[in-house]
Amino acid sequence: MDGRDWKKFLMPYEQAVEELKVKFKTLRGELKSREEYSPIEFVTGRVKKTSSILEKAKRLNVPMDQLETGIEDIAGIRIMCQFVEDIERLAELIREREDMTLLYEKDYIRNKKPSGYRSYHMIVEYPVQTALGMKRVLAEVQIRTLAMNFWATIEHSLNYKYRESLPEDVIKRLSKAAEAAYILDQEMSSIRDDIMASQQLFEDKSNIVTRV
Ligand code: 0O2
Repeated sequence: MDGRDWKKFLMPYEQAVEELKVKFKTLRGELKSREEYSPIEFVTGRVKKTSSILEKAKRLNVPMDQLETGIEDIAGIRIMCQFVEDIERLAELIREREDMTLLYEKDYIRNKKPSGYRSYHMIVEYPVQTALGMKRVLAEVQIRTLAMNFWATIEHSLNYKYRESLPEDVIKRLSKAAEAAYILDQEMSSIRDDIMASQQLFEDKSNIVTRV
């Protein structure tokens, strides 16, 4: 494909990423005003770089005329949550949506990657309305906590910087750091549960006092 063709090829993916970012940001706003709490902390999105698409196609043996089905994360949306429990709540909201079709899910939280990477991935098919008519594109929605994102962002940039040839001891330390991030997530959830339990106790007590 020449440069001009790549631009055209990526257009529906650009559109999908822009639309999906708006939709998930709107969902955040709506949940905040309805329930005062949203499982979405913030949303980002990107279209995969041409060089990364080519690298992945080569690694997975995807022929050039099958990129649309063979590479599922050309359009990528990332949704950050405060707590691990928010991830399942959000996944459920995505499963129920009628503007995208869920194809399958990859649970890298229960089954972390060998690197230590944790995230919940949902592969969806999303219809974009183009000047040439409707086109369904695949998009990967990655859902993760702030701590998982903190780890993945730094690990990704270190790997990129060192071209995926990090020394063995660094790989081990990164994997340990991923565990520390996960323990932090669990501690934050536990602190939140304790706060909510004491708040409930306080509310129950003040209800009794008011009734008396
Ligand atoms: P980008 O944004 O294109 O630069 P793969 O990991 O690709 O061999 P698979 O099953 O295709 O295997 O993975 P999947 O579910 O498509 O996930 C790929 C994306 O998940 C990656 O995209 C990262 O965003 C994220 N990811 C997966 N494993 C790791 C990891 O070990 N560390 C970090 N930091 N991120 C990971 P790209 O292509 O790397 O990113």
